[in-house]
Amino acid sequence: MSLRPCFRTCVLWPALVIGLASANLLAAGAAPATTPAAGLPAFPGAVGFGALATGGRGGSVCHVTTLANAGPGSFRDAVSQPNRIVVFDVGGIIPLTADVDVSSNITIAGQSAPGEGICLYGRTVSLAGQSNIIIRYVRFRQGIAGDRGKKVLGMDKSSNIIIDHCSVEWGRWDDLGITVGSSKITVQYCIMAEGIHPQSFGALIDTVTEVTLSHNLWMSNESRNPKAKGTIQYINNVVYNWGGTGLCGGHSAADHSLDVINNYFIKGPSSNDTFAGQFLATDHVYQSGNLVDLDCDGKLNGVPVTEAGFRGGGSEYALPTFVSAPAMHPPIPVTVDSAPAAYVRIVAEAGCSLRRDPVDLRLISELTSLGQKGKTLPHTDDKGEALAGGIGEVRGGPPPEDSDHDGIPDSWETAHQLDPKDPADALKLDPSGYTHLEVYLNSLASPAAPVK
Ligand SMILES: [Ca+2]
Ligand SMILES: [Ca+2]
Ligand SMILES: [Ca+2]
Repeated sequence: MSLRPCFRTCVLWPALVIGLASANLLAAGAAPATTPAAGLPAFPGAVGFGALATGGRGGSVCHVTTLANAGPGSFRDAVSQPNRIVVFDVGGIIPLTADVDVSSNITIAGQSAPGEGICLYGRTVSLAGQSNIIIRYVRFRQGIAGDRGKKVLGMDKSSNIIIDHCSVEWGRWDDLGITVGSSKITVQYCIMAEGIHPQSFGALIDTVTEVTLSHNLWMSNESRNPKAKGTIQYINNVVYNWGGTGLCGGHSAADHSLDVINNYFIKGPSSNDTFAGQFLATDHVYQSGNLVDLDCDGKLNGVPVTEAGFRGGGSEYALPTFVSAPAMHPPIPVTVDSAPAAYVRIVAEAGCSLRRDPVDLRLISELTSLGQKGKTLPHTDDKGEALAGGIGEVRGGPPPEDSDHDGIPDSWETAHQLDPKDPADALKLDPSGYTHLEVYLNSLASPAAPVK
């Protein structure tokens, strides 16, 4: 089978299906050598309830070759069908003019994008109704052109998903949504920041089971960092410059369970003192090792959070029901840092951080001012995105040479005893249990070095 960039054929394992699907779809024609071992993390460093997602492992390799909103080679086209590993031959801003629906059994490997990486801008990206998805190193920015009431990145009735090192910003209600019926989801090392008109909220996590939120930065959202309704792990997050409320309880008639462990709440210029609130006795909370820093003095010098610290948000709220042990035990536990160590790790690598773009660089510089800089964006008018400085530029760059289009560059194939002229090797398993393509993609995004 010959493979040419301008007229590629597609071979889907196990059946041979030739000459279908989009022009940017490339298959690796060989079967995986064996079935990967059960219990293999989605990638080294994947933790929590979504950590066992396999995404598009064993499926076809699909190249995003254009920044266009739609059409052959577009991101929209790449994620429109299941059983794919999506890699990027382009970096920069993809201006979306309509929402994007992602299919099941997909890996979106944003770390493969050249230059400063990839940014999906202008509309919502939805994983609603889908399962088994791995997304790493992607910027999602909805912005004021998006639909009022929608999330930047939305999961509804979604399951078995891990979102890693993504930036989720400028949402037109919440930045992130994990809603009704969703389960087995991890969001780790992400930034949820600067919600805009009309609510400026961080995230609605509502009526879910088994959700892990770890090592995320929640920043300059008016409230809901997140709003937590369901069974949720909340470990090693940093919440900076909330507006009215930081972490919000579920405050409903239904029972909710929330493990709040070793997080750091840091007040900013927009914040009142309600770093946690909107709880009722139906919220069952385990809290341990959390710190709060309310003095805006430019230094990280928080004090331990007490149970009384959860009593905020107004007279209609109450203390949660505190429990004496964590309630959540995912298949791969979160590697728990101290709250100060989590802060260091988040400053270093939260969000789409292989190469941070100007928006995220600004956010991190505001965070590290420790109370001096940062602002929530107005939820009363449409000016927020402009006040934030606008989308600016995300620089692209040339992709590495990949002669057989299997997603692995020639140089890496040669260095690792693969064949740069044979696309079949990419989907074979290496001894680690991952396919060679996954080993390459994981090498672009090595797990963080331990924080000393
Ligand atoms: Ca301080
Ligand atoms: Ca190759
Ligand atoms: Ca190859």
